Amino acid sequence: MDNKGILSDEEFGLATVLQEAGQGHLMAQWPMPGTDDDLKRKFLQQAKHLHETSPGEGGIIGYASRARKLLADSAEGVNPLDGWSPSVPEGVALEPGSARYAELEEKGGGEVGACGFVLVAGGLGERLGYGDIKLKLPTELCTETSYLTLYCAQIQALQTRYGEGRLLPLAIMVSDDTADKTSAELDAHQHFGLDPKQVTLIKQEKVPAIQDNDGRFVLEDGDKYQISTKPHGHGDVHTLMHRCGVARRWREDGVRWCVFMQDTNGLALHSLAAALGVSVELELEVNSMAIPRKAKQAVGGIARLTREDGSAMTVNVEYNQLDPLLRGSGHKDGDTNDPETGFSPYPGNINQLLFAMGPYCEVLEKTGGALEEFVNPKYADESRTTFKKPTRLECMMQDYPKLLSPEAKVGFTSMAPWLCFSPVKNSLGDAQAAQAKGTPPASASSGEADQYHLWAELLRKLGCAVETGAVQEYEGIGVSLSPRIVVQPGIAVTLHELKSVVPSPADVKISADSTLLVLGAGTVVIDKLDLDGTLILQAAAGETLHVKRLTVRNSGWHCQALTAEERDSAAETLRMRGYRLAKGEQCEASGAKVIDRSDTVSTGAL
Ligand code: UPG
Repeated sequence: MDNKGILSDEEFGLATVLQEAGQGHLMAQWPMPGTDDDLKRKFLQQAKHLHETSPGEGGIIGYASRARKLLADSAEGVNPLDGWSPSVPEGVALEPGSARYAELEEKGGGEVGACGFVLVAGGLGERLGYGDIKLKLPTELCTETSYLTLYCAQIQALQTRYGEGRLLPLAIMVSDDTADKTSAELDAHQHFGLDPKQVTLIKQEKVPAIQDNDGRFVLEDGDKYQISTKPHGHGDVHTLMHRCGVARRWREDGVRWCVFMQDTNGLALHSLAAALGVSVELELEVNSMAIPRKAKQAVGGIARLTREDGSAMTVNVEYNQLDPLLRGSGHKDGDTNDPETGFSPYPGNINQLLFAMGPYCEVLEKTGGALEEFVNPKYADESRTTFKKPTRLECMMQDYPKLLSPEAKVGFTSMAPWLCFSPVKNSLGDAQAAQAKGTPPASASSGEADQYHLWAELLRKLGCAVETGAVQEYEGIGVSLSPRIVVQPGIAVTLHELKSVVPSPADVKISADSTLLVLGAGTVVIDKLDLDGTLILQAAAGETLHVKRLTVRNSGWHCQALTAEERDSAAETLRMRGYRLAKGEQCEASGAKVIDRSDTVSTGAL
């Protein structure tokens, strides 16, 4: 190499590694020594970083070689699941409100205090097209609580109730795209009440982008000394939990369950106790929380895969692979709904995973946590030789069961989506398209509607009379945004906890157009309530607000479609919804007090 004379031994070694990885083209056009020497060194430093942080074995040499193999298979149309036959696995379906649900929630409640939480939040959310990190999105407009605030508040509330003095740890996986903003947000809000030492950020690194079937890396547009990189997928979380020593530390600190969750699912933790009850009862090493899945919905299907040689595993089949797998294994209609149930027979993976900590640590020690990778190039034409844009290898956290021995106990717990799953993933256009094909829109508006719906439905399950609001269209997406009920985590997270807020549910009546906010971290007890309007109840830690009797009538709050002008000027979080919340009349009560009113109240503080 002409430039050898200007490189240190270490730099020359790196150039050799690149050659060995089949990446000599990246340096082929380098000018003679004396020109751009510092840039060449910067390039080699980047190569060093990529080599050292590359997931899997062999650094970038291993990465490039795995890429060539996977790209060759993909070009030939080899289905990675060829030879596997899917069938519907056995699992547990939960019905909130049933005696069985209460039993499991009680059983799992004892384990909530031994959980560690892992939030994967390295994704940019390209389908959503939001300008900031998704964790900062408001879950709903009544309180404008962000996803990050909500998760931290829920963890804190669960810790207070079940932790017996322990801090429940939270690890957040970030990436270059999200790291700075996530840590700035935590700092700006004093970690949302969590102790900074219970929160660990682990950062996933990007991997080289690949331009062709020879696994050749690509240079950044306009910078011939910078390798273009892309995210490697949420599966990196296991490598990081191992490499950063988080899993080991948690286990030593007495954590018995590792709970994986995603960036925008505000419903993630309400059914945790019940699902943990299933893990305990069935001694599950891996328990995937699942929902009845609509065919073609962008959620993976959990399947039992078997091969002729007798091998078998229960694992997620990603949504883009389920249809070809079914067609290739004799189900000629592919991914379709069962006409009897109206759902796909395969439970939908919501990527809310509960792992038993002991076995998880053992598997990480043995395997390093590196998961099977895949490649998904978008080919320019039928010849499958050129790509529309560079690709990369990826991996998914729910593929973890593929690392386990066949005897490992892997199962799922299925429940209605209103209780556990409503992510915000789609821009308005994509959400409209999703709804048009009969699948949930996964928009900012549906995410908000489902936050309210959760509490309305839980109150109904307990026996309260909560009316159902009409479905309205905003930007072509149909959602029911009323009644708007928010119960903050400090008051209740689980169904069991909500029970003590409404001890006489038959005496609680909420009209379709109402807004009820129950805020704070104290005790709120509502014996008898007739609400048609907006009511805000707030009790700080240590306070008890007791509503013995209350009838409220006011014009309340309403969601209003954005006008054409507002659409141009409104905040992005409103534009992506298509409406704003008009806060009109309201009635409020806060602090330690007893409210017993025989008259009808309208507005103001009680
Ligand atoms: N993420 C990372 N790093 C990455 C890519 C994603 O941390 O490199 C995070 C992301 O922030 C989010 C989560 O991973 O929290 C999931 O990413 P997303 O793009 O929302 O995943 P999907 O492609 O929608 O699919 C996942 C699962 C699928 C499941 C679905 C449920 O792969 O099986 O049904 O989530 O929401």
